[in-house]
Amino acid sequence: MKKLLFVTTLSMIAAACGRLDNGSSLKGVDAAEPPDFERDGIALAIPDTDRAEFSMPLESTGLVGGLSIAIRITHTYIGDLVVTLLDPTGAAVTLHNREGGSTQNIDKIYGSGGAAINQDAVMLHEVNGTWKLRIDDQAGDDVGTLDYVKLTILKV
Ligand SMILES: [Ca+2]
Repeated sequence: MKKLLFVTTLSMIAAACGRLDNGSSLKGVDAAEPPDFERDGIALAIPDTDRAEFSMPLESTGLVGGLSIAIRITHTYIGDLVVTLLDPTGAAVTLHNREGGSTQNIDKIYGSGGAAINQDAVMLHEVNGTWKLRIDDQAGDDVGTLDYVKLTILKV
């Protein structure tokens, strides 16, 4: 259900950008399949008071016009966590910054179609290259894992 809503929202955004204004553009790879990276079952450990990083290679020409990232993190205290998306140049977009206190787990979409994030740092940067999801655990006792990520770039 969430995924359907997500796809629908992306289609609406693409339509709003004029990409779907005529039939011919629907045949373009870019309109039908924006560059994305999806992986489930990651099970990457987020060590206590330490850092975990997950790499997401994208092969695509063009520049970033916006993005959406869905993540699932299993954790016993999400107030420990700072979650950051890094583009291939190292420019950073903060997704989660120690909100949530003792809430368990993050299962959320950020950016287009999801929670508002400041994407200014990566706008108009090259899409191509290795993007990274960085998870910093900044308080003791509670730990977790990164389980799922889907990064979708909307090109200008
Ligand atoms: Ca911790």
